[in-house]
Amino acid sequence: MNKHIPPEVKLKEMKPKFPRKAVFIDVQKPGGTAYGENISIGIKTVAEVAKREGWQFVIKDLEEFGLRRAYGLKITVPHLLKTSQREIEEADLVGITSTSPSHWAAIRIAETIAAMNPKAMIVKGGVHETYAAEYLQNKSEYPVDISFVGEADLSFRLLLRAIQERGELRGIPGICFKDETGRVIKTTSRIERVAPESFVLPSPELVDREAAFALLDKGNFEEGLAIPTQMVRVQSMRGCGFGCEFCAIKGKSRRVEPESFVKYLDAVLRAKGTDTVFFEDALFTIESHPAFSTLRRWTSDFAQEVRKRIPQLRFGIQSRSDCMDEKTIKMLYDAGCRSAYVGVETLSNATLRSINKALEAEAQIRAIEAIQKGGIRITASLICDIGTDQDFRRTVETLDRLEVAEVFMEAEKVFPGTKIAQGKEEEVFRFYDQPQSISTDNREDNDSFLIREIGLINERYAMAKAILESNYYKREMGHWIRNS
Ligand code: B12
Ligand code: SF4
Repeated sequence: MNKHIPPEVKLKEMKPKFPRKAVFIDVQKPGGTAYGENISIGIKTVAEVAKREGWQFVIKDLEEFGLRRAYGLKITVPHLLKTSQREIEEADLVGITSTSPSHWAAIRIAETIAAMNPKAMIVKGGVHETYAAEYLQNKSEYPVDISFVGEADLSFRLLLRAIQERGELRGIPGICFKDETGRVIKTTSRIERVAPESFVLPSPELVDREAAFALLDKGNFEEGLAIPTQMVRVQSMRGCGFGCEFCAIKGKSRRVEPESFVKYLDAVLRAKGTDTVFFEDALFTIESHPAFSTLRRWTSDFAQEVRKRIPQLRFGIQSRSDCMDEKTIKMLYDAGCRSAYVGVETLSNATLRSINKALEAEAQIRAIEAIQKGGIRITASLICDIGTDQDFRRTVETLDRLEVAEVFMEAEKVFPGTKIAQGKEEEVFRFYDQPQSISTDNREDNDSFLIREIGLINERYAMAKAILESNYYKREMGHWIRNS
């Protein structure tokens, strides 16, 4: 391996030039591409920052192939990167994003890039780096020069300026790197509550189109439409605020103002020639919950703006059943909402309490009925390996009886930064450093730190199959779509 040049030295040695060049890489989806073939919004957001700073860049999507599969076929990382060899050799900066399950793949890629272009500044961000930055930078050989901790809309801009103006790394908030002596430097956290208007939204040309999810595909629901619908994914929100014990989303929820968001949405849809959207906001209707009343008017203002500007809009959201009251359901339907991905987890009260979900099963059932009655199709998301066999069986039978349009389940996982990772951080970090050779029958569990026995998890998938297969078709193990 080449001797690693510390980032502060790299920065000093960079020759003045303009425009500068960057390569951004989205690594892989451990679960394959069943839930979308699209490049992550995170890497598009940092690419947008680079664009605004006048940098030239390419975005390389290795997800189309998947490093896990590539390894199975004995294809090496250099081979995968060959199509971008010239761009990588000419790059001043290479930016990589990953979740925890795709972290090991990102590191293989960073190692290869460091060998291909030892002078390039290699930076990495995303949810894994957010929680593991210091641990990772402490390693004797870590091929990433600078780890970004948390949202990078501001800190990445400051890095690009520091490169351009030969500035200092130490004044940039929310980064972690090694100095010349090998000491780990972690700068102050990013500013927690930057104004919503300082959100960077990827410009329309950076947003991709993809085949719509089954519940948003008009061909499945509107007569005479056989052409598969195309959709885009956008996001108006950062953070959540609920703090469920297994969830890696932290921080208070913040949103782009509804008016400017709808203007942005209109521009994206026109550029992409579609009217179908899936919102990646963690909890689209959060302000319908009494605990989040400060955001109270967001959904109604959004719905009003949509009716004015994009009356043909069709969209899907993610939410919780206690954030979907009748008024909200009607408002959403009138604005074009046709699907809601709802985190049900289980319909056993004891198990709901044990995972801190702050929801009662009866209330969830009432909400599911109301949402469906309101014309919005539901994807019910479950954690398959919590509670007893009987709890799980009853949960799946109830969803079948309620005729929910889609049932999606996966095993409970431990991700860094979550409440369930507390006390075993080192073990969790170490796990995600390596590719894992074992997994359950559901590809969504690939490369993840599972809590329970694989045998038990697979039995639960089989149990769900036995219940659902007469009325649902199997998209993947753990992912069922209702026949009618
Ligand atoms: C959208 C999404 C997906 C989509 C992605 C497709 C798409 N077109 O975007 C799909 C469905 C494919 C997906 C798949 C998976 N996802 Co997902 N996903 C999300 C979701 C809902 C939104 C992510 C997002 O777009 N955020 C918006 C951007 C702007 O924020 P961001 O990504 O954090 O990026 C900012 C910073 O992190 C930083 N940053 C990020 N990358 C980089 C790179 C550089 C170079 C720099 C400088 C900065 C930087 O700057 C950005 C701007 O501030 C999040 C939950 C959430 N609400 O955040 C879960 C989430 C990221 N997913 C998660 C997981 C686990 C998965 C899966 C493994 C599925 C599974 N089995 O659970 C797969 C694997 C994906 C992979 N590549 O590894 C977890 C990750 C937990 C963890 N520690 O790993 C999350 C947090 C959900 C959760 N509740 O726990 N996902
Ligand atoms: S699971 Fe849903 S409600 Fe809970 S913290 Fe995560 S995004 Fe928020």
